Amino acid sequence: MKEDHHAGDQHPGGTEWVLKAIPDAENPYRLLNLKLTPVKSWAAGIPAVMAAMKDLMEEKAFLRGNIALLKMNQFKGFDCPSCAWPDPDDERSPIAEYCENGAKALAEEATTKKLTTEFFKDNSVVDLAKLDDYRIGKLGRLTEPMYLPKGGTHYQPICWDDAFKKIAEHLNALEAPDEAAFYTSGRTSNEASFVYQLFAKEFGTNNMPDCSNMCHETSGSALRPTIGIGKGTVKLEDFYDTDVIIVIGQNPGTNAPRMMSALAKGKKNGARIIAVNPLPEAGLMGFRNPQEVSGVLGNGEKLADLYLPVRINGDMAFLKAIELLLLEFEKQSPGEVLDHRFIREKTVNYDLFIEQFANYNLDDLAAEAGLEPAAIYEAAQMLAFKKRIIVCWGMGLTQQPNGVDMIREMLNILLLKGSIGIQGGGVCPVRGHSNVQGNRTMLIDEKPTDEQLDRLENFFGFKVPRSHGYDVVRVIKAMHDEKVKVLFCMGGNFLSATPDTTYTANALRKLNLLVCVSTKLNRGHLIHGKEAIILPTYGRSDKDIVNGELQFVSTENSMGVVQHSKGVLDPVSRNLINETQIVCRMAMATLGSRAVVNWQRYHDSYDAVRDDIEQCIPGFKDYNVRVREKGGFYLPNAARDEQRFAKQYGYRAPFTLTVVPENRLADDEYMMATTRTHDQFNTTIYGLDDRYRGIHNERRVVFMNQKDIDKAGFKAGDKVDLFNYDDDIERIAPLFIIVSYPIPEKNTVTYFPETNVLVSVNNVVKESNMPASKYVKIKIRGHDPEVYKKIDEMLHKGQLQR
Ligand SMILES: Nc1nc2c(c(=O)[nH]1)N[C@H]1C(S)=C(S)[C@@H](COP(=O)(O)OP(=O)(O)OC[C@H]3O[C@@H](n4cnc5c(=O)[nH]c(N)nc54)[C@H](O)[C@@H]3O)O[C@H]1N2
Ligand SMILES: Nc1nc2c(c(=O)[nH]1)N[C@H]1C(S)=C(S)[C@@H](COP(=O)(O)OP(=O)(O)OC[C@H]3O[C@@H](n4cnc5c(=O)[nH]c(N)nc54)[C@H](O)[C@@H]3O)O[C@H]1N2
Ligand code: SF4
Ligand SMILES: [Mo]
Repeated sequence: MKEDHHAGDQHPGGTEWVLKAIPDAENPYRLLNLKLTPVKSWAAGIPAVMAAMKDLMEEKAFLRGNIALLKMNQFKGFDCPSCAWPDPDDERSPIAEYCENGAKALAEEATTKKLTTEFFKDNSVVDLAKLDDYRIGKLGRLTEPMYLPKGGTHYQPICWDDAFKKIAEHLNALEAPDEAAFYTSGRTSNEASFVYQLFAKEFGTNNMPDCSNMCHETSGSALRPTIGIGKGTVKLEDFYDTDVIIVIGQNPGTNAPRMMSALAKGKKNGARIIAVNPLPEAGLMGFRNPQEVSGVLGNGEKLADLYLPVRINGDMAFLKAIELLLLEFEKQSPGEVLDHRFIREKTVNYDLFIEQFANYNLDDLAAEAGLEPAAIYEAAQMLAFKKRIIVCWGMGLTQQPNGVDMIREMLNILLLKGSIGIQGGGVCPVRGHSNVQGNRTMLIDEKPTDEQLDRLENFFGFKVPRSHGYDVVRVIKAMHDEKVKVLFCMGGNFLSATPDTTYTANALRKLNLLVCVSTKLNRGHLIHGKEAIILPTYGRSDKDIVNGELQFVSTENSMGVVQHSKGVLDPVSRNLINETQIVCRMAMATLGSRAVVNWQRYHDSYDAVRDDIEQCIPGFKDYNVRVREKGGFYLPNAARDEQRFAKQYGYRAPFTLTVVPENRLADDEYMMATTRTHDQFNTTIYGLDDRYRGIHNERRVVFMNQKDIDKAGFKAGDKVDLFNYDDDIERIAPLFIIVSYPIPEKNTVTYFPETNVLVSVNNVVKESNMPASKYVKIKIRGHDPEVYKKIDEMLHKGQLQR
């Protein structure tokens, strides 16, 4: 930090403060020492075990971490804080029910490095803001509440009572409750989520933007009106006994590594796998299970039987082509390809749906998808005479402008085949954060239904707000317009995770108060409102002790299983309290005698929270009993269990009519998808490698097809600047290195969050209003040091302060 000192602190509004929005603004985007190795065709194996252990060593948590790992994902242990992939229902390995990235997430949380009062005294906010997410994350755990006063340059300690008093003063000074917003990142437990949303509603607002608004909102928007539930319909065991698994727009080897075990097991039992992805991701191609001798010594297992290198956003054309072929095959073998009985009894709009195919032909669709017609034909053949089909997807689809339609198109295929609500068949949106699905079940949602609100109102007896609140994109604009003046963040890294970094930074600066409940410091704390508060809290692996007793919380995984989670590590500081207590104390301080809810009761007992969840949310009968049972319990899912779909269609599922988008790019334009490396959890950067893709020691890279590199007159290794011109505004991400990569022509990939600065806040997914972070039009020019001056000038002119 100290060595990065450049300018002194300036008053808010000065250039320096604006520049802070961009990592390393002052120390111009230092490049490290990029090393390239061949792209891997298999994932995991021994290198994965080594990488996990290295992280534990670096975090000075080797012993502590290894002891905790023995408890991770075990029946009596804690739920992995990383992704939402489920644990086996029955047997669990007693020694290792986790993967490399679960271990890295734990290392990050179990670190013994701490941020003390002295640290904040020595380092001003401006100095800290010059660090990137990687270096900030490595500083250690937060240990006490910190406060940044108006005009202040340094965070200073504040006691819990005073912190809640300040928050209450700000909230109560607002002209209307809707001038506050309450963000959630998906690690928050069911119990904390329930009290959090309840507080927002008792305070009077539905402004609950959450990370789902950037993640699987698109899936919910697609599924709720069609199958009647915004969640997946398969269980882990369905993977073990199925015919075909399609993995589209998702990178399991990095983002849900234990999914590879499920894919491998399904394959052993006869399933075939189709992978659809612009990048040949290692975790789609092969798997070396480090827990099996063959995975350590042998070549491991091949995963994808068919890999389709679709062009970015070419998926819709691909899906239509599959349907076109299935209808052809059905003509040739009537009754053998489509499930007419299912179509008749369980769906609507079939006739309308098939009419459109008169207008399509395979060659055009294949060209639009960027695939060989023969390859699509092979995929259609693999599906034609099979019924048990699982479709898994991730951000590759949800972050596309037509993501909602594409998910409905995949559903159309399953409806044709009667492959939903059957053993071994159905939809599987692979969720991101470990409890993001539970957050939604607990009503963290900016658009709760009347039915949900009625239940709360009847039980608690206060008038709940009915109008829908702001989602992430809308809250950024509302802050910009000064319609939202207090932002409270339950976890997450709002600044780095959201699009249009400079615009968002300017929005955050207009706040009266920013409050962040966090385990670690991040850039989201450093671009702040007039005042700011950081409240430290326990991580998933920490012991949570209330009234002298070790507590557990509960979470819901990607497949709708609710289970308990009990931390095992001694917290890094005695001055931490849990998220539920933070909400309850904020509620008591803010609402005082206005409160109808008995907040003290929730503050003292998770059982009390669970008892009331049971009364307000369907599926939680005997919550306190069942959550204590081995492996927890499944939530009801009528689409999965009874083939009961959308109510408005008489519990049937509609076929949806969609269109194939035209993706035209100018000669000097490329389509960019922003994605994760193998060494990060969202904005938490564990390290600077992306091992499977052969990238080492650098994050500022742009993957390009060699033909595009040649055509543009570049060479691999050239330094370039990236530009976006949406809304007629120039957005610049300076200094990237070109890497020649097996990627479709005109497509590029970069890493998030470095390139979020290029994603317009108006570039959103239709219907779900999510940032379309995998559909960003960019231009690429040779790096010109003058570009920094240009950024600076633009900021001076206020061009980016739209
Ligand atoms: N270790 C680790 N685990 C994580 C996370 C993490 O950051 N690190 N994040 C968690 C979270 S919150 C989430 S949401 C999930 C995210 O997990 P994923 O959904 O796997 O997310 P990404 O890595 O962003 O990208 C997914 C894939 O989409 C592909 N893709 C890009 N554009 C297209 C397209 O147009 N079509 C197709 N078919 N594919 C495309 C990319 O090549 C990439 O392989 O992972 C969760 N788990
Ligand atoms: N360009 C681009 N942007 C993206 C994406 C993309 O693919 N491309 N992906 C999007 C997706 S899918 C998501 S989900 C979002 C993620 O957005 P967020 O959820 O906002 O971001 P995270 O990086 O997961 O949040 C990390 C921070 O959470 C805090 N934290 C960690 N554990 C805990 C805990 O137990 N309790 C509390 N209170 N705090 C904790 C730590 O302080 C840490 O710094 O980003 C989105 N942004
Ligand atoms: S697959 Fe996901 S939940 Fe399971 S151990 Fe790995 S990171 Fe954790
Ligand atoms: Mo996510």
